[in-house]
Amino acid sequence: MQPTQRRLANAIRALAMDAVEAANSGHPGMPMGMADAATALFTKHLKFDPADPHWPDRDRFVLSAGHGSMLIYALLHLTGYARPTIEDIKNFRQLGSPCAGHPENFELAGIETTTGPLGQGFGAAVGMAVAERHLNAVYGDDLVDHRTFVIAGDGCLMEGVNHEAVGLAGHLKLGRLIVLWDDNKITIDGSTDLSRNEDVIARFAACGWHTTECDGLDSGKVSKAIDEAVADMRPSLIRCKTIIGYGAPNKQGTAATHGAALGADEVVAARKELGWNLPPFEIPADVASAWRSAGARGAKDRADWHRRLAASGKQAEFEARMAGQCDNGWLKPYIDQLLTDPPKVATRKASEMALEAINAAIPATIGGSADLTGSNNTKTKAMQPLTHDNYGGRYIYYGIREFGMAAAMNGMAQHGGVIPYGGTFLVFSDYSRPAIRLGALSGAKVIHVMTHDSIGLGEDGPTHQPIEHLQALRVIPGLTVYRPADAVETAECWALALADDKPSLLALTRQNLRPVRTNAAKANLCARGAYRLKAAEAERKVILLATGSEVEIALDLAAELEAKDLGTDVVSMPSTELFDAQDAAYREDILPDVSNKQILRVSIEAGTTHGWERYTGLHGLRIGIDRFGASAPAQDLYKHFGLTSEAILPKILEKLN
Ligand SMILES: Cc1ncc(C[n+]2csc(CCOP(=O)(O)OP(=O)(O)O)c2C)c(N)n1
Ligand SMILES: [Mg+2]
Repeated sequence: MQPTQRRLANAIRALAMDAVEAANSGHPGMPMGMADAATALFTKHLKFDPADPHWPDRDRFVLSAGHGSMLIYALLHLTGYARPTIEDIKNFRQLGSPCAGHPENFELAGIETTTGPLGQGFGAAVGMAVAERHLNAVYGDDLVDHRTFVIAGDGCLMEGVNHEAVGLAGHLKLGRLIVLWDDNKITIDGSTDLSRNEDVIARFAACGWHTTECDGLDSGKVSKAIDEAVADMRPSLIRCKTIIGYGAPNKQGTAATHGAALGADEVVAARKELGWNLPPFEIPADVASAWRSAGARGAKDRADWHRRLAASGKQAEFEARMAGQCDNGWLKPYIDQLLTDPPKVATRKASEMALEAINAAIPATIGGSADLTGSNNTKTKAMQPLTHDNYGGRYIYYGIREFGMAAAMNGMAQHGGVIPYGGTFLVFSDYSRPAIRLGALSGAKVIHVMTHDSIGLGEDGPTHQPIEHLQALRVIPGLTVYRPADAVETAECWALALADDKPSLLALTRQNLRPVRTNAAKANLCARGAYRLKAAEAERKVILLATGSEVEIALDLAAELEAKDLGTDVVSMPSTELFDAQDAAYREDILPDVSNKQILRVSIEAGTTHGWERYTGLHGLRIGIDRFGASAPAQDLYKHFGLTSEAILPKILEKLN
């Protein structure tokens, strides 16, 4: 006899209890409450094949409520993924186990995106659903025809980012996005009555979503609700009414099951309640085999899909695109052409010029902006908007949703087949920072285009002028920040960002800049992070280190210093991270022995000086702005804040004496 759906779900409950008990840490409540709903999804609806976890036309599943990580570990194990093994699960939350506290996409195949910071999985899922529709428009139903399923909790639906994600998904009519809401009325502090009284269903409906509700503890009813959601053309929210910690007789329905082990006595009581008379981590044969067959459901679909791919005549192109391969053949001809008449443009404009070449050469790019298209210069001429009636478009009007945009771009990148880039003002990187960080942690190839990168934006004043932002972004591991100095550097930085498999951020000016790279170079000079733009003519006494718009100031200063017989190098440093990654010999060549007081190192960047000691040494000079900016024309502000060669020269001379 086939085990019931409830018995299959109880295997999830048992594994969740046992793993959290063994680790003495973790969240048993959510997996126990959503076990029946997840069983419905994974045994009847989700299209996947554990034998080929990366099959491009699989459905995507995102556990936005990442604290319930044991739910996905149990599902992957039971349905037959190679990992996690039962040993991995026994080592839940221990060093070296892929079963980390929260699901990590780089630890286990089957985890599509890293979750844990509530709401961001939901945001990423919106991006996956966008990528699916776009690729469907490009390659057709035969090759791209799948859905994105999400499990979200009360927390995910309270976080502000979900408002942005819900609005965007409703607007784009992402009918293949289906969210199961774990409506258990509990969060960490206790009842949701403590902090929420909104009508969640009405909110989603108002944003153009289809909504339905069901008993989340009845797998059959969840299944019916999923069928209804699949049939509806709109994105769907399924309100699954559940009980947190279901099965633990004395603790279920309370926050006590949320974030701590149930305790030995309660686990015994729960086993009795659930009729699960087995030692920890043991799965009965009938249950194991039923779960395995559920996991094997997708094998035929996958085989059929591979046959269609082979017959499509597009196999090589499709595979290269899904692998994220990116041809930088546009770069050399573009730079050659720039050098025929180096333009005096803002780097945001230079970025747009580079994008004209990039978007023509690389069909995978999908641009966008959080309502600053004309300022971020992110839309190139041939780009059509990506809309609900033209998913084939390549430009997304994200609206004023910086966080939602960044989270969605992570999901687009992790879906694969598209390379998202999106713009806002650098100062508003604070609004998207949580998603920039999560994208860096999880290796999402996203390019953040951040313009208006200093006081140089002028009249909008201190609310809009970044000060601490560049350094605050550089310290995020796994993110490469670029601040190019002119059109040539901007193109080089774009090429580096496109060639990387991790996220990048381009900080670009509003104001026009003088070209500093006017001669052809043999290689991409920005690739080393910092390079000698001008070498000392007289005996070297000074090294000027500058980024972006301040490189031209450094060149002016160098001319004045050389006139005084003080040999001066100018080092352009578009990326501190890439410079740090160079070998010791190269770093030593550019910045010889930092303790050598014979040579004065001076950093110039129109932002915080914090952190520049790393390159100037404590005895060096750091020119920057350690306070908020002001509202005035850019030229006046550069004077006011002492960022001119006239103001800096005396400081250098004083230091040298
Ligand atoms: C952005 C963010 N803030 C706070 C937390 C800490 N946290 C983890 S779970 C949780 C409660 C979530 O409640 P709910 O989504 O209802 O989950 P349930 O308790 O029902 O499992 C909180 C506050 C987090 N993970 N992410
Ligand atoms: Mg809850």
